Amino acid sequence: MAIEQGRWVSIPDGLLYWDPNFISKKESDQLFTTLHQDIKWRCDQITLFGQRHFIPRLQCWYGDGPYCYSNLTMQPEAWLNPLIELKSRCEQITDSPLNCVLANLYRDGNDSNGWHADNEPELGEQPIIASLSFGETRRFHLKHRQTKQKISFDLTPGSLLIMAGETQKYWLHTVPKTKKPKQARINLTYRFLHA
Ligand SMILES: O=C(O)CCC(=O)C(=O)O
Ligand SMILES: [Mn+2]
Repeated sequence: MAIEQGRWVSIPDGLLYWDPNFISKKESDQLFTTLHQDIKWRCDQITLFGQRHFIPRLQCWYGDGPYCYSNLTMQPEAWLNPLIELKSRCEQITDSPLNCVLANLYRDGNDSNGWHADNEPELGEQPIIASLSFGETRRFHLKHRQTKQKISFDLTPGSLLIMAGETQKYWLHTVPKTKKPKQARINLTYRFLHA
């Protein structure tokens, strides 16, 4: 499937926006350094089948209240200026408000994010997830729950990928582990959480 840069594109049962050049190389390098330093990265644990596991990446949550997923409740940190600025740049594309962001730090190729959908009830019927990438490029896959169709992206630094419409209902997404040597990658996923 051809995805044109800087355009909304309908996929079966979903809607995406992809702009690999949303933020310039120079600015995204600076943002990587700032975010890497200033975000209070934490290694959270989740409980799966009664066992505690560290999640395979570092995270930090910014929003008006706590965020709960997979048995994990994250308390919000105070907003940082660059995160507020990037939020409004994403809102110019989504044309609807975003009010929180989950920051992810993938330290190396061993860090990952398993198959999931961002479909917590507080995100509403048609969640808009605006995802910015900085630092190392990582592969990102979407898979249709029924047809198993796959759509893949290289999430390069400065890229913006938005998932909207029914994407969270019909598709799963992942950032898999890789054996290729990888430096750190920061991902910001802006969302709108209903109170
Ligand atoms: O790192 C990414 O690109 C995806 C992150 C993600 O899916 C999430 O935090 O829900
Ligand atoms: Mn996600």
